[in-house]
Amino acid sequence: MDQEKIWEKACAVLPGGVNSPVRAFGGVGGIPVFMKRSEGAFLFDENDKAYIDLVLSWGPMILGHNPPEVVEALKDQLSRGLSFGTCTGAEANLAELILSMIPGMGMLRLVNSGTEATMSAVRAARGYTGRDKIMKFRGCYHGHGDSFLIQAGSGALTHGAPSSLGVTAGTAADTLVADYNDLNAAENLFETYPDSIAAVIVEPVAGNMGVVPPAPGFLEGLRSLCSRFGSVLIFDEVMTGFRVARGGAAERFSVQPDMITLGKIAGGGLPLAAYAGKREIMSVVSPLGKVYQAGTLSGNPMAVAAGTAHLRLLEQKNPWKKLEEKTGYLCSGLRKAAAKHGAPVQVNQVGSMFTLFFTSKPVTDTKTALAADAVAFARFFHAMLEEGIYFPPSQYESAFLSLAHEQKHLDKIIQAAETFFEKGTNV
Ligand code: KE4
Repeated sequence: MDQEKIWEKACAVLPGGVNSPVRAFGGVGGIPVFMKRSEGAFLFDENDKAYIDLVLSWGPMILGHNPPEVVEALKDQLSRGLSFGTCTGAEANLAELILSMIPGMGMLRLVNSGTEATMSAVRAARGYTGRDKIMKFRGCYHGHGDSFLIQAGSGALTHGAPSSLGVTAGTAADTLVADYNDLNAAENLFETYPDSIAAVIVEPVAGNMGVVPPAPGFLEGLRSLCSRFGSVLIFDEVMTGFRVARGGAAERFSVQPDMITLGKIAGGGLPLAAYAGKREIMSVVSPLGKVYQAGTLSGNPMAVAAGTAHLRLLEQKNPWKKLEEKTGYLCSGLRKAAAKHGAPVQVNQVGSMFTLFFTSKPVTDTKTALAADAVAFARFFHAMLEEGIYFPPSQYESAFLSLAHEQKHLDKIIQAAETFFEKGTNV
C-alpha cells in the first residue's frame, strides 16, 4: 500500500492529515508511518514492516499490545452490547478497583480522555475553593483544555505554538505559569495571589517536555504550599498513573495530592480516563454538587471492560519492578553507546518511561529540556525508524517500555543507537 497516497488523502480530509498533531511527524520531518496492526511489542505498517514500538499508543499498552485477557473481556462485552447510556455495575466496580490502587482518593468520575479528566478536575477545584486561578508548569501538558494551552508541552511545544490561538486573554489571565522544579517561582506566585489560586496542576514526573523527574523536595514543596494557601494539589497522572508504580507517582514519591487525574493505561487501549479526589472535593460534582460535568460515553461498557481487565492483569502480573529493570538496562546501554562515541546525549528515566535528549547538559528542568537539540533527535528518530524501531516522533515526548519487550529487542535498540552515534549525531 502506498503510504504517500494515504497521506495525500488524509491531508485532504483531516487538518494536517492527523487526528492528533504530534502524530504528524512535525517534530521530526517526513511523512508519518501509517500503522495497520499491533502485536506484543510491535507495530506493523501498511507494508507489514515490523517496528519495535516505544510509543505504545503514547503510554497505554504497558503490558504490550492486545493482551489476550483484555481482548477476551471485550469479546465478552461485545456479546452483551456496546453502549447503554445507563448506570451499570461494571463502572462502579472499575471505580472501586481504581480507588483501591491509587492513594488517598475518596471518589472518582470516569470520563473519555485525559483532557476531559484534567478540565473536570480543575473545574471541581474551582467550584470547591470558589477561586479562579490555576498554576501550571512550563513544558507540562495536561491535554488541550483552554486553561492548559499556556506554555504547554507535548505537541504544543513541537508545533511552536506554546500558547494556542483560540484561547482568550481572559482564560490565559487565570493560568499562572512557573518553570518545572522551580519551587521558588511557585511560592512567589502564591505570595502574589495568596487567595486566588484554586489549584496547582502538575505532572509529578514531567513526560511532555521529555522525561524530567521531580527535583528532590519539589513535590513535597508544592504539597505544603497548597496546604498553606488552601489550594487543591492536582497530580496529573494521565501518563504516570499505573506506570511509575502501582499507585503512580503519588505512591512512588509518597506525596499525597488532593486530586489525581488518570487515563491511558486505565483504559487498556480504549478511550477511558478518570478524575479522582478527596470525598469533600468530589462532592461538589453534579448531581451531588453544583459543578456540572457530563458525558454521553462516560463509563462506556466496552471501555470499562477493557480498563477493568487491564488493571486486573496489572494487579496479577505486578510488572513494575521488572519493567524498571528492563528500562534501566536499555537506558544504561544507550548511555554507554553514546559515551563510547562522544555523542552529547542524556538519558532520563523514571520507571518504564524514558527520554533520550540530545544535549551535553543534564536535563533537570524546563530550560535544560527545551534546550535539547530537536534536529539531532529528528535524525536519530529516522535512523531508528529505518531499523524498525519506533521512538516517539518528537524530542519532547516520553518513550515507554512494556512487559512484552524482550532482551533481544532492547539489545537491537542499543546496537542501532550505537551505529547512529558512531556516525556522529550531525550526520
Ligand atoms: P488525552 O486528552 O490526550 O487523552 O490526555 C491528555 C493528557 C493529559 N495529561 C498528560 C500528562 C498527558 O500526557 C496527556 C496526553 N499525552 C499526549 C502525549 N504526550 C497524548 C498524545 C497526543 O496528544 O496525541
